[in-house]
Amino acid sequence: MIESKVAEINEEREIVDNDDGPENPLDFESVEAANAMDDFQRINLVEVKQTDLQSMITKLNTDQKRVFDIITNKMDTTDSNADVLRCFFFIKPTMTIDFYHMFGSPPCSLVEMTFAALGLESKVKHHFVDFLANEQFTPEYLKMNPQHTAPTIVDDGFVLWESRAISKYLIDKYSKGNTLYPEDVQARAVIDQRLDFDIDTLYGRFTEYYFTHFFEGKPLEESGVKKIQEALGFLDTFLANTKYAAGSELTLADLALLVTVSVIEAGNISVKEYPNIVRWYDLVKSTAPKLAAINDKYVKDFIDFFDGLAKK
Ligand SMILES: N[C@@H](CCC(=O)N[C@@H](CS)C(=O)NCC(=O)O)C(=O)O
Repeated sequence: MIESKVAEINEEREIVDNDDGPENPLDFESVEAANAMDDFQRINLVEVKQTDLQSMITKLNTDQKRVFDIITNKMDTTDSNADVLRCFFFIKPTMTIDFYHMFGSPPCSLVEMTFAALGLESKVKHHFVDFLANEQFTPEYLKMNPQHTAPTIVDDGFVLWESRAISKYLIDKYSKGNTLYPEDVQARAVIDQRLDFDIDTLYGRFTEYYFTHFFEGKPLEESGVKKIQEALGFLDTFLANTKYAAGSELTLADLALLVTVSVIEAGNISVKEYPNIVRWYDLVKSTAPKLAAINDKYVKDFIDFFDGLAKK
């Protein structure tokens, strides 16, 4: 194991040495360094500006610092003549994505499913935002997201809210070209169309009907149900022509619509009258059972949350 690591590194060193860069001073014959390396993910040969390097050093944990010291003890990292310092940099993937979420929140379910679909779970640091305690209105939260909504993510300092925007960003950043949100412009356009239909028409009409009742005391109007049923009819028609919501593959559109259709059911509006929705709903759940289980948990919490409000 160690030998193969050392061989791998030596191969890289040759590339560096042939690249007119400063000689790489690493001594990977050091068993300690090689051992430690097993725990570390080599990001790549990177060009590190002096200023960036200093800030990277401050972010290292103890183990990383130890390896960094082994790597750099022969390297003059303060050489002011070296505008750009070439070095091997080993960083354990401790980088976290801060995820601000609320109990039973449908848009948070979409982001949580996206994390799982991309295998990012271990990078995610959850921060529960207590909606009932108005934690989204703290000065710190408002500074981060003036719109005071969850989900919100902070990815290495980059702040983003709006669940669909977050999911697209995660796919583009961590799994570019993933079939959930492929790069083909027309495939994307159809997915975007379904996502916009969802946020504006299907989920939009549901929130207008359901949330305004619980949060603004409006009655649960039959006209609201009719509007949701009309939107379900649109979705049923879309699904008459495609296997999944936006074509022959499972995409982000399916995940967003899965969230919406399941909360519509949780809001006691039946979807059984829509045969294509029923077929698609089962298909999505059987295609992505792990993601469906995440959503089921959110739906259960959603029901508990509104049951709790109804009892108040
Ligand atoms: N369109 C947004 C909706 C976000 C949203 O309204 N989230 C609710 C929880 S489900 C929230 O944060 N409510 C607290 C507030 O608006 O103050 C998205 O998809 O992320």
